[in-house]
Amino acid sequence: MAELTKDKDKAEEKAAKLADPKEASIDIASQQMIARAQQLGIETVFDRAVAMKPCNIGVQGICCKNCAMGPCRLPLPKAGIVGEDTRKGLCGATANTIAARNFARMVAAGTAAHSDHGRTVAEVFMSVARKETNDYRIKDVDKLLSIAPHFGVATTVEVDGQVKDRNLDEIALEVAEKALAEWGKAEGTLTYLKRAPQPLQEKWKKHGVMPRNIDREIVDIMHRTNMGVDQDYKNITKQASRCSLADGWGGSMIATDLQDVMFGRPTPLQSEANLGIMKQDHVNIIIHGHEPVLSEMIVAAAQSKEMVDYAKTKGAKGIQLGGICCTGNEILQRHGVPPAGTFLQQELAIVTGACEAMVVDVQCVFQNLANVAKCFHTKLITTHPMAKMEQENVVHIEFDEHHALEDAKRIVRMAIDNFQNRRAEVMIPNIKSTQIAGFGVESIEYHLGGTFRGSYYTLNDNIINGRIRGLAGVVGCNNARSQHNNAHITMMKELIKNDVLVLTTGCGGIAAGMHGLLTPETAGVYCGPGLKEVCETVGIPPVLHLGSCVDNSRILLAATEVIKAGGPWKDLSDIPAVGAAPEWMSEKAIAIGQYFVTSGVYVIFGGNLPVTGAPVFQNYLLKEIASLYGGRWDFCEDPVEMARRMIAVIDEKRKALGIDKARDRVLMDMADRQKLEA
Ligand code: NFS
Repeated sequence: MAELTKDKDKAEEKAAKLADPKEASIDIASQQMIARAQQLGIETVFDRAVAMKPCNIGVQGICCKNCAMGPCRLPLPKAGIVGEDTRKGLCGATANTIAARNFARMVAAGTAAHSDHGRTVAEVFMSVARKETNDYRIKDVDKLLSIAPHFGVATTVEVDGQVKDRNLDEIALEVAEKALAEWGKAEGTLTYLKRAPQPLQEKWKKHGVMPRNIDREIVDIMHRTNMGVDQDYKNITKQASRCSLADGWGGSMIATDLQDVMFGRPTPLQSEANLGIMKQDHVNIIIHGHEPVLSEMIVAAAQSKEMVDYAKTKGAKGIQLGGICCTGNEILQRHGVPPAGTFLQQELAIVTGACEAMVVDVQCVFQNLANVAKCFHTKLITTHPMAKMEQENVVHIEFDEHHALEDAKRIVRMAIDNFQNRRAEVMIPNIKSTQIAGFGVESIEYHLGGTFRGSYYTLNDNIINGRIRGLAGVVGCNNARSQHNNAHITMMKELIKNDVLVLTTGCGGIAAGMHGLLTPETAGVYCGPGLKEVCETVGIPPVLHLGSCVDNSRILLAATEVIKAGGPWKDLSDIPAVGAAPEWMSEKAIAIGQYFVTSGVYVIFGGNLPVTGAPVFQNYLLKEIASLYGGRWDFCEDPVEMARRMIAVIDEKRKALGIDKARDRVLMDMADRQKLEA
């Protein structure tokens, strides 16, 4: 009897540690798959988030493990800090120093991830320029010609007194050399910084944060935050700013540009989103990770007649590709390949039982995928020399740009061969949404400016007259510590309801697609009257999906175009634009937040920022830093409150520009009008 009670207790304890699918996600497809995983006894991130609580000291950013005298943990006194803050590590490091070091290291890691991705792209581009590969080519010549001058590469040449177009191969080679040099050049500062508005460049110069080269700024942080080096939180933050600029205006921006050159600039196209894009009677290949050099080739291979015919010989009707995370965004925006889900849905795509292969490269890939794949027939294939998994069921097929298509075909063939091995009953949620994705700096110009006179003038005009109250970048991850997609969607709806045009990237973009916010029809349902009018006139959704997380550089450049097109503003910090990552989890998000702050933008993060254990440093990031570049950090748990704070900042900026009156006129209601008439 006692034994039985014990067993019952254990069973109850286990059940208590499982996630409630409805609390875990607002997406019904995900809820179904979480429940299915639980029925099958397969653990997912949602269950682990219930079973394991985060470390309270780490959450506050005040654990230092940078030397072996520690880890030193500096909890805040229960009564708060009264008088002097006497907390110290063994070496004497204060809470401010420790939290600032940890924060800077997050910026370094995030910058490294984005920028190393950029380096890979630049290296592949070099192979193209040197004609060492047949699998990649220059697809978008105009884009190459438009970025060449930023690298100081001439696109024309004078022959016998006549100006002629320069040989394209020469231009490509020179751009490749100059681009790759950005990671390690010995002198000067990053070339792309010149693309920022002049007043912003002046601020960067004045405060000494112009990045020298990409790698150096990352190394600098690792050195500076080493035991016994920089012990001044302001000086550490200054380097975090410099490093973050090497990401936003360096590695990420170069990645985006060279990807556009090789794979084409995205243009708006229709697609779908969510797990329901997988097909019972097709070979399903899910591509997950970040670098499109791999995914582009898988798309090419999967669409080849040879592979489609081969799939048919195995009894499948065809091959269905789906994306997860940012590589999903890359192939969505250029090929219309539908995303199967966001970061938190990676395990769930396998739980459908219909995933023949999941192909991963780098970043945001759960090691637990291997454990989930083991329960099904799914082949989990790692492809990057930098990212392998210890589990035995994982296959490693290393991807090499010199024979990329061959590698991709091998992977696709492996998936096709696996089609007949499905074990469990297939259960694909019948849930997906239609979306329009693939926006960019150029397409915003086109859609809001028209073909005849494409410019940002129309956008500016609508900001000035108040139809568009402001711009908000809502970007970033999901985080299993909060309900999947809830904060993204709640915040976006709140913003568009208040006439704020939303630009999105990363998993935020996928979430918006899944929940139907990326269609022009959305405007009529959720938008305030001003934004609705603009969206309906030009036929765009009120939430524009600009791609992957490295494509946040597109948001920087779009905002810069707003300045260039003219208006009452001179710098990014003047325009009514704000940024948010409501469900952030990655170090990459911190790097992005820091480069937006250093570029003059108010940035608010959902949940927690790991600085709360060091109130003085926190105050520096949340308030004082604004005096340097105009941007500052904020964080808050409630997505509606986050949106309200963003709108408040937008309204402050409008007021400072003297365009708050214009808005009042547009939004005048009947009572106001009657008052006027009287
Ligand atoms: Ni961005 Fe993209 Fe998603 Fe977050 Fe991960 S995929 S690079 S880090 S989780 S948005």
